[in-house]
Amino acid sequence: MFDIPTVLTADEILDKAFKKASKVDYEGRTRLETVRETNIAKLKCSSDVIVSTMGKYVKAFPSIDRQSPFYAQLIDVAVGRDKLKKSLGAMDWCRGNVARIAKAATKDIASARTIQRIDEVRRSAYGRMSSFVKQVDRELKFLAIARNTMKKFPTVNPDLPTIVVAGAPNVGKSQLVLRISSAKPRVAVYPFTTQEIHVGTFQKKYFAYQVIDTPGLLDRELSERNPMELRGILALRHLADIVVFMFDPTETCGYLMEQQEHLLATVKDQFRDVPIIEVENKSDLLKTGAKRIRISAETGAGVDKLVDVLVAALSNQQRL
Ligand SMILES: Nc1nc2c(ncn2[C@@H]2O[C@H](COP(=O)(O)OP(=O)(O)O)[C@@H](O)[C@H]2O)c(=O)[nH]1
Ligand SMILES: [Mg+2]
Repeated sequence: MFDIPTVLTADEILDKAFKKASKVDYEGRTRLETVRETNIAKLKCSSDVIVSTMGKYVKAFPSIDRQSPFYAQLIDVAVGRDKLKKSLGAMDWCRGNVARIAKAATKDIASARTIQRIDEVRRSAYGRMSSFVKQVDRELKFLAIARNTMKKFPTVNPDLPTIVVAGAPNVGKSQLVLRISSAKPRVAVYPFTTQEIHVGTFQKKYFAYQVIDTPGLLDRELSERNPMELRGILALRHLADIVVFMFDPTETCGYLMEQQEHLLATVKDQFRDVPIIEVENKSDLLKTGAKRIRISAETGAGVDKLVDVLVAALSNQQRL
């Protein structure tokens, strides 16, 4: 989801900076001038690499304050809001110091009278620049991990009216999402589950809607989750404008209705602000007398009506 460049370690950044600087050379009229200008250019080159590399990281990481609540919560749970801010702050701190050192050393070199003195100033500046970069190695390593985590975040559109499908495994959630999506649902990874979620979209009367199948997230009791997993799952609350809770009254899914009812109760408890529509699937096999919308995701029976109900409920919400 987030397109952030690879984050190098302190040693790799220094390597890159000094290697590039080592290739710099300058032909002066005298030996002193040659050494002076070459070293000034080396300092500029190496500090530019460090300053711009770290600047690139600061720019590339999304500002958590400007994210939708869904992504803000995912970043906070999976990466850590404060740690991310602090690590990016450390980049700015380091860049500032490196630029300052290079600038001061350039001034010293410009007024130095001997080759030896010039070498001394440049070497000491390199040493101090290295030391600042090494001091943020931990933060760089943290950012590298954060980048890999955030890159894998599912791409969803937080601005689209969104239907989240919940229910026990094998009740027919994927089948439903597949059936109501206009194109093949996109497969995405969601942190905190090993299963893939499916993100579909469809249009109704010129408006687009998003429908998300959430295996591994809303298909077992939330009380079994550790607190971090739970917070990660609950990020979905910010995304879901409506939840379809799907039952399989045939129980061929492997879960008794009683267990499915209990799962619904825990989802209701955690998604208090989100309307939940209860649906019974597999009506081609069994129709119960319950007052729920009945569909067959397999044959398509009742699915159009369900979509109408969902769209009507969502457009009522938009008007509020
Ligand atoms: N007879 C029947 N089978 C269904 C229906 N919907 C899904 N299934 C079957 O139930 C199984 C689980 O469906 P799936 O969509 O993968 O369930 P999920 O785990 O909730 O995503 C599959 O074998 C489907 O073919 C239905 O309406 N009728
Ligand atoms: Mg599924």
